Amino acid sequence: METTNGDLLASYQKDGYLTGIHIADDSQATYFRNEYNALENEVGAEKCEIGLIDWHFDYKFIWELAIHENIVNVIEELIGPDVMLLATHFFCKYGPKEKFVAWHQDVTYWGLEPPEAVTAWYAIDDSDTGNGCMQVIPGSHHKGIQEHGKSEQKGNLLSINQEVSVTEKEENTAVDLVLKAGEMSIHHGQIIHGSLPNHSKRRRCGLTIRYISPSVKQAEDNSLKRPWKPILLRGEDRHKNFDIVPNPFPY
Ligand SMILES: O=C(O)CCC(=O)C(=O)O
Repeated sequence: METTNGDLLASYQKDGYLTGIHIADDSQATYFRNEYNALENEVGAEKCEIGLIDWHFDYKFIWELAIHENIVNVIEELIGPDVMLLATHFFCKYGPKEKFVAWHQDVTYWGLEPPEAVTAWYAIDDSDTGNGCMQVIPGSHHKGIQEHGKSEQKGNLLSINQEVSVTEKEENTAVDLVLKAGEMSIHHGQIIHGSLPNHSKRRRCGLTIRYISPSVKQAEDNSLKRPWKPILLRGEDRHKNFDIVPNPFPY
């Protein structure tokens, strides 16, 4: 993506997403994929689908991605100099299968006040329409928090089977976030997004990395009933809304 910083922010505010941002060169992207492959060998593919939440506390390569300069530089452009890492979560779809991610907004069930967060989606594998890349409905974040129901379609990977209803007209505006391994997209916490099944034989693995400003607090439980454990990555925490969590890999 060839844009100046001001353009990035303007585009993010208008559309609620950015895509095609180069993060890692081939050798670094291969390093991250190899590390992920080793983790997958260790814990099994089923666990990897959506079961790897906040493993940045234990696996250095996940931490390295969460603090990656090229990623956090963009986040800083979007939310300002004070940046906290909120969470990490792999979304890995093995094909061919009917597993999908229903249309939803991220922050609806996160218990954050204000309900604001930004996600970097880092492509471990190439991600395209053949293996079920992420899709967003541009501008849908302007509508604010929306009520979600339950998906009636089998195979929704979301934690509580949530789904927000989307009109056919809105769905027709959806954009495919096609990424090469080593690239990332960014999405706003209130944008409606999801992904279709992976009908290919290729794996489609992405690491979502969630960031907040320290001014955000946890007002309610999240859907997993787990307190967030954010870590200050840049700037200052003038709000002290969370207990201090140390950097898991100090060096
Ligand atoms: O990776 C996907 O297909 C969906 C990711 C997602 O829903 C999210 O970032 O919340």
